[in-house]
Amino acid sequence: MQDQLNALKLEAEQAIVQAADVVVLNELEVKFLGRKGELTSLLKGLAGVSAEDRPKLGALANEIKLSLERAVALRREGFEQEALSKLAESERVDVTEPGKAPLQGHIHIVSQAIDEITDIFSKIGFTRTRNPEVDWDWYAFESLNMPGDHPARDEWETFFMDAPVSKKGKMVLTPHTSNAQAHELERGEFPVRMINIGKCYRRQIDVTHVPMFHQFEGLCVDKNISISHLRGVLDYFAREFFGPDRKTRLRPFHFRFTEPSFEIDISCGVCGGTGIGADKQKCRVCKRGWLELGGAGMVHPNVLKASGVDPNVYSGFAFGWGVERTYMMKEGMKLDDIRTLYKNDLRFLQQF
Ligand code: FA5
Repeated sequence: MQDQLNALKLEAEQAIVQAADVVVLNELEVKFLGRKGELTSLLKGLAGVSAEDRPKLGALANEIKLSLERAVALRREGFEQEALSKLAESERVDVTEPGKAPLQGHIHIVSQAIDEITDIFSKIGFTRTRNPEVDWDWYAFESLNMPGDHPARDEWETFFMDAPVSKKGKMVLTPHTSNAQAHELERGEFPVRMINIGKCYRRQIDVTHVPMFHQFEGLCVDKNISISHLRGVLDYFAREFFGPDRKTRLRPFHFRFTEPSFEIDISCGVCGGTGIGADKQKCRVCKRGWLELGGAGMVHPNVLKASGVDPNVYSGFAFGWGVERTYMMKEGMKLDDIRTLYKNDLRFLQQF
């Protein structure tokens, strides 16, 4: 029995030293020292040993048990140390390593365009205003000489709010920034020199239309304002924003709230004003060399009257241009689909 005990000790010690990991070590502990382990089953044989040898063998078995328990504890501690040093290595912080720059966003290009437009007009005394983007029918249409059911309203493809009707009519998502005109005029402070920039909504979507877009609305009302002031202001803006080489033209048009009225076109920046695209087909943005950017005209006397302003004393001009279209036509932009501005594709946006 003594030989069996010594052989067991040797075998167990070797196995403990060679254990590959803590899982194997746990298994060995159970195998040799567990309640049903090999040492216990050897000890059951003590009953058959002579009474004289029994204490000696009992003491030997006890000594082997303690020695193996120590060996297991030592090996376990070794594994723990190894795991700790691996962790220390993998989580080591090298303070000399260059840091990772956090992702940085920038102002959206439509907002950049709005800032630039605001700056250009502020240099000639126009103050940026912010008028409601959800407004009453009165401001969006009625005060602008467009009575209810007038067919001219159709062009604005308006979204109406599901809200109670007031004395000023239904509530609408403003289809243009011209609603600002009556808001400014009814304050009765002259001269008015406003540039109102805001969101507009229409039920439209294609290469040159989006359902939510921005316009900038200029309104200048004072004594003795003439059409030459309008031309001067529009030429000044076109030169500042597009540079000296691009051409603009006024085309006679009809708006209910200006008389006379014009549409303003710019020579197309995508096809260089030729009307022919890179694929030798008609330019997909302008189709004819010119792109419409907005409307303009002399404020209609009925608009002045609707806000309590005497048209015999005051006169003025107004214009309303699309911010996105204007930005598309910026020198060098060559953006051939307005919807790209709102796709939130970082590959596009990061270029600006
Ligand atoms: C108007 O909205 C008039 N209120 C402009 C005006 C103001 C005329 C003051 C006279 C005096 P129009 O519907 O043409 O006009 O729109 C003006 C410009 O807004 C267009 O030329 C275009 O640049 C832009 N625009 C209109 N609809 C959209 C749209 N769905 N998506 C993007 N831009 C648009």
